[in-house]
Amino acid sequence: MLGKLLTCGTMLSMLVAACSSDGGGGPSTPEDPNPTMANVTTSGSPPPRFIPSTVTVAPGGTVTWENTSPAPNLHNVVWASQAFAQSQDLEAGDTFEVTFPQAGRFDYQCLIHAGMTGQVVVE
Ligand SMILES: [Cu+2]
Repeated sequence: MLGKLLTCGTMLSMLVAACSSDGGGGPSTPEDPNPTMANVTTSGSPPPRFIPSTVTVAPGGTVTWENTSPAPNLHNVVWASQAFAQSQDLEAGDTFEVTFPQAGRFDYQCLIHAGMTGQVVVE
């Protein structure tokens, strides 16, 4: 009986140790790379906006926009530079994807809603 309890306690303390060494961010932990995927949705209530308005991905990463506003709200994704193709008008539930091969900061907006802007940071 006592032996079982001791074994259990030993395993518990090992688990705790494993957890704390994961979350501690010790000196040998490399910096987390930026994700290769990010999602942007749109607001379901006014004012129209992209959520989040800024996303960061690693070079080669892909960003997906989804119109999550209730119908009949349309949104589009149009770039300040001509570096990327713009989306069509996205109906509720439609998605649009862009892959970013190079580092940089890329501004975009929805042409349907003044002030509905966003930025993709690739680094
Ligand atoms: Cu819009």
